[in-house]
Amino acid sequence: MTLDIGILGYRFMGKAHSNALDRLPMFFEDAPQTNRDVLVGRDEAALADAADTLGFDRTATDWREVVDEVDAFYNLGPNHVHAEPSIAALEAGTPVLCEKPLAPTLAGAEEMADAASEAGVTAGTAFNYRFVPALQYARNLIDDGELGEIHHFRGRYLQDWLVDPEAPWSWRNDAEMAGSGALGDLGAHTVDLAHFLLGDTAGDIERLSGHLRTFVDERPVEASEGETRPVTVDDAYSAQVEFESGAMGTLEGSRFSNGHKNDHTIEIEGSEGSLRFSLERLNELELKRGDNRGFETILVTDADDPYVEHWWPPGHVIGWEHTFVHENYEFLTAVRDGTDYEPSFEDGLRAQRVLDAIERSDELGEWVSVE
Ligand code: SOE
Repeated sequence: MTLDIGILGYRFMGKAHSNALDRLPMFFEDAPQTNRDVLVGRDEAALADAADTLGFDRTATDWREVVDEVDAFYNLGPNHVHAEPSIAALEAGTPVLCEKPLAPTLAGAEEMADAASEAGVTAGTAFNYRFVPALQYARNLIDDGELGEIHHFRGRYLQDWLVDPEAPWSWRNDAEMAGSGALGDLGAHTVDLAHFLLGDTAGDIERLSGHLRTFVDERPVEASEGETRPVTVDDAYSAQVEFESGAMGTLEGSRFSNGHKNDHTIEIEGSEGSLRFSLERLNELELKRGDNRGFETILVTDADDPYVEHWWPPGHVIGWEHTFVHENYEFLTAVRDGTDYEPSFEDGLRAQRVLDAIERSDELGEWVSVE
């Protein structure tokens, strides 16, 4: 059985997922066979070029024509086009993988999660960092009680591509289209990892105090001399959070962290041990265990580490793109076998509730509960 895939969006994420689909048959023998059937976008010329490069059979400029023709629909468009096409696909009985954050607003994410549960077909939120082998290793350690009772979680996702005030305006700077800025784009990943790593031990994030800031409130429009547009989302956010168990956490995300390119770090401390992870060194995990006086660095590249047997011998490191291969493997396997897939739309909604609470807290200037 070959699954016909339709993908909306052909830029950064379109390429990341197409590359993953291309790698799958070579490295994951038991993955479902796929066919890159149709690429969807609005600009016909750019779309035709992308379809050629990314290996699609055909193109379509209207998602309505394809959502019921494919076996899986990937929604990799900007945040404001997540809800309508994804819901239409689910209503047509087509499984959906949707980029994060699930929607610009909490209400939108709720609608999407409702549509997924009513349709009863596979619906995944594309939190690709769950598929880093070292983070799956970390979760197993935590679930096995190796860190003991969790006291602290610290998650920071830092980038610097907007620190230049002349960096051009894009949909990512617009509240209508993106919902939020660093909060939704980067914070969604950090919140999801907090839930993924600690959900079964410390529980979800339950209450918090959030802070948002926009440093540059107008940006030039590319290729339009002298024209500017307002920035209506945050450039950076931070939050102090409490998990259901009482564990404490701090979260931070910024597009203004000069010198930091894609710097996502997670630190967790428990009664029996601690761990540190950095996305820029994603094959490694730093661990403090037992009576050790400090941290040891382990390489998570052994054959029995998550997903590693599919790649190279121990020490032959993998990278960012591999997270998408693992994600596609799990998603497509669930589609083929009709089994559960996580992170689901419900997980996307779980993260969105926290993002919404951070915005509410910032507006009110006080601690709030996550709804
Ligand atoms: C933003 O710069 C971005 O591309 C995010 O949108 C992705 O989710 C993240 O993985 C990398 O950074």
